[in-house]
Amino acid sequence: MALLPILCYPDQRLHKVAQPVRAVDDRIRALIDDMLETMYDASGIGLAATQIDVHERLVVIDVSEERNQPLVLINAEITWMSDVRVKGEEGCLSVPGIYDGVERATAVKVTALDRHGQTQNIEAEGMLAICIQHELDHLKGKVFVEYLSPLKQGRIKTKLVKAQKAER
Ligand code: K1U
Ligand code: ZN
Repeated sequence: MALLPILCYPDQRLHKVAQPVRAVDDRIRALIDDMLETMYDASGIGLAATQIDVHERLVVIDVSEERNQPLVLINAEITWMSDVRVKGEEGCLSVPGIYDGVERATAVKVTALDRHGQTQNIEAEGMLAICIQHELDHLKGKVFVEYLSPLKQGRIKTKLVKAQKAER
C-alpha cells in the first residue's frame, strides 16, 4: 500500500473529466487500497481518483465515526436526488484550509460497482449523501469552490497559490 500525492486547487488537472473504469481488476483494487490509505492518512471522509491525478470513475468514502466503514464506488451514477436541499459546510483535501457552505440535495440514490465488480444500489442521506455528491463532482472536474462567488473563488486561488509558492 502507498500514500498518494493529492492535487491542490487551482491545479488544472482537477478539472479533467474522468472516464469509466473498464475492468474491476487487481490494478483497480490496488488503487482502491492506496486511495483508502491516503484518505484515512489525510483525515478525509472521501477521495476521488481525480484528486490523485487518475482520471477514472473511482471514489472512496468513509463517513463513519470509527473510520471502519469504507465505501467504494466504481462507475457510480446518481439515479435520484431529493428536491429538498440543505446548505452545509464543506471542505476538500484538494483545497486545504478552506471551508464554506454549499447547497446540496439531502438524499440521493446511487448505483455503482463495488471492489468485486458487483452492482450495488445505495440510498444515502445526511453526510453520506453530501459526500457522494461532492466526490462525484470531482469526477466531472468540478471542485466545491466553483459553487462559491467569483470573488471568493479568486481569493481562494490567490491564497492557495501563495501558500504553494511558500512551500517550495
Ligand atoms: O477532498 C475530498 O473530496 C474529501 C472531503 C469530503 C467532504 C467533506 C465535507 C463535505 C463534503 C465532502 C473531505 O474529507 S474534507 C476534510 C473533512 O474531513 C471534512 C471537512 C468538513 C466537514 C466534514 C469533513
Ligand atoms: Zn474534494
